[in-house]
Amino acid sequence: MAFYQDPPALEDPYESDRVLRAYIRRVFSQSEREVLEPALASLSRVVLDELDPLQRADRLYEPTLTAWDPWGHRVDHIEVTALWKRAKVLAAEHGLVATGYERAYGALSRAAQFALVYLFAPSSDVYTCPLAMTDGAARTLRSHKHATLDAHAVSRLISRDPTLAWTSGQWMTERTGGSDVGRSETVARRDPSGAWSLSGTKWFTSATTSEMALTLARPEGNPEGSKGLALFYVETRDGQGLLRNISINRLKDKLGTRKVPTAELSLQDTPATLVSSTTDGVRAITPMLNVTRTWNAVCSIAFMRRSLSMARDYARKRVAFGERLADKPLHVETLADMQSEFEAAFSLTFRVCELLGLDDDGALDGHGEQLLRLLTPLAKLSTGKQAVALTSEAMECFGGAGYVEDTGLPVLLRDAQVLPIWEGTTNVLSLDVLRALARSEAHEALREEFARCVRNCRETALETHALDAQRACERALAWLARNGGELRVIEAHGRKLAMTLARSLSLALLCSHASWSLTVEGDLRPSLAAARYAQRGIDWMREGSALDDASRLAMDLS
Ligand code: MFK
Repeated sequence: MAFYQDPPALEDPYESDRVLRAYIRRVFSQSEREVLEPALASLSRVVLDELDPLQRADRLYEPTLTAWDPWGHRVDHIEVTALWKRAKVLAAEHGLVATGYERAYGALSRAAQFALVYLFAPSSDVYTCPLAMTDGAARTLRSHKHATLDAHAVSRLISRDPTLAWTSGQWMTERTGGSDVGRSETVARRDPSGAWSLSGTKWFTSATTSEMALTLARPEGNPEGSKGLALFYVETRDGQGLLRNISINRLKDKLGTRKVPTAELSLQDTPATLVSSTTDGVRAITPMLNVTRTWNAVCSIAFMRRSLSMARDYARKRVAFGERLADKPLHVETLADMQSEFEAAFSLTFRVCELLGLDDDGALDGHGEQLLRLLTPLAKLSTGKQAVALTSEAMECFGGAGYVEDTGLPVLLRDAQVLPIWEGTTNVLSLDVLRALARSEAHEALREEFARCVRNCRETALETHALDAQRACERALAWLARNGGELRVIEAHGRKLAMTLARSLSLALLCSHASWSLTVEGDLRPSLAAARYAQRGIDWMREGSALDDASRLAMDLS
């Protein structure tokens, strides 16, 4: 009989996730777990029984833009995929945004929320994009204490009722760029009645189908640069469901995230509401940036976990050269390396979620706030890179089958590739890390975090790794202090510095968790992950490369 390979199957994402389940047991109280664990199990069943099959059935469909109706009216209608329509309902019902705001788990509400997001993300066809911005918009509007918008919009953004729930866009990027947002060209005009309207082009709007958006524009007469921008709220449609002076020019033809209807928009006297002051719009939108960057990190670890789960299942089934892949030393070595990267990334990401929850509760002191400010870009930039590397490696674990679209595997890599790009590229976030490190409290807060992790290690090997991590961080901070005045040198080393801090802290946090796993639950696996991650290298700082040499090499100058 001819040979047919058993395909990899999706395991129950929650039941099979040792890392998430142990984290929940360590961090949440018994009474909290009695509510949270059934919520996670229930969402996990939805992923397994409904979203995953729908994602496969929907594979070839993409959003479409219809600019005109048959009678010549400009309609600019975007039809999203069947999965996206269902995801909107499920996301509201399962509280993927709401859980962060209902505070049922107190300061751990963000950790609970992001545990749900983490299960949902890989089967959502990146519906996490509008959800991230919805969460970011809710937090931004709350932080500006805008009573009218709070009552009108935030209540909908955080609703569990799918008939009421809204999503939000974040329209920042213009043709001038997605990084240097201060160059935005959109103009804000105020009429004699005091009403604002916006005119300009938004170049990368990923949630055009949302009911509202937060966006930046320059009030007429304001100076150039980011300080001259202001933050505005736009409601996309009027009472008849028509776009409010917004034209959709086209949908982007992207490498991945192809289910996300990313559009180029023109605003022509689009009515808008000023959210805070008429200046400092970039600073005003930063709560949004920090929340979406947290979502980005959570999506990164979710993609890592899904890739690993599929690769592991396949390794049990696939036989080559007389043995299962699961018994082949080199294949096993590869999977173990991937698992160690994932567990370290998980530790850093959920630490950010915990800090965000404490911040929502107003429970962070000055050091805690600086720690959150620093760890958010660190987690985003390091996990984005890990997600691409790991989804690529996972694809290779299937050989040629992993490269074939209808296995459902290539989409993981394509969609992961956006994670280091949007919401701030790796380099832009490395510069953000330097911005956060400009405050000495950030250094102290980081040192306290390492010290806490070292103290938690009750086992010598783990303590040794945590101390190594602490020393790598100290070397990086000492280098920064030594080169304090050399701004271009510091910038050139920004990524290596950020990666060193991210990887060393990930290791320290993983050691701390591993110690708990070992002593409380007798589980050695997190310790093995920590030891392997330490071996893979945490210190990326290499001093001494001259800027002139880099420039000659990079630009191929003689
Ligand atoms: C799966 C989940 C997916 C999520 C989906 C999202 C899809 C959306 C697609 C996109 O739109 S992607 C494009 C997203 N673009 C970005 O994320 C922007 C990237 N660029 C930056 O982050 C730049 O660093 C930044 C625009 C913020 C630089 O702005 P400036 O004004 O040139 O720099 P400046 O003067 O340092 O910062 C202005 C103020 O903001 C300063 O405060 P002060 O006015 O008090 O001095 C900064 O300290 C503050 N600030 C900047 N970044 C901050 C921050 N504060 C807190 N947190 C931060 N991260």
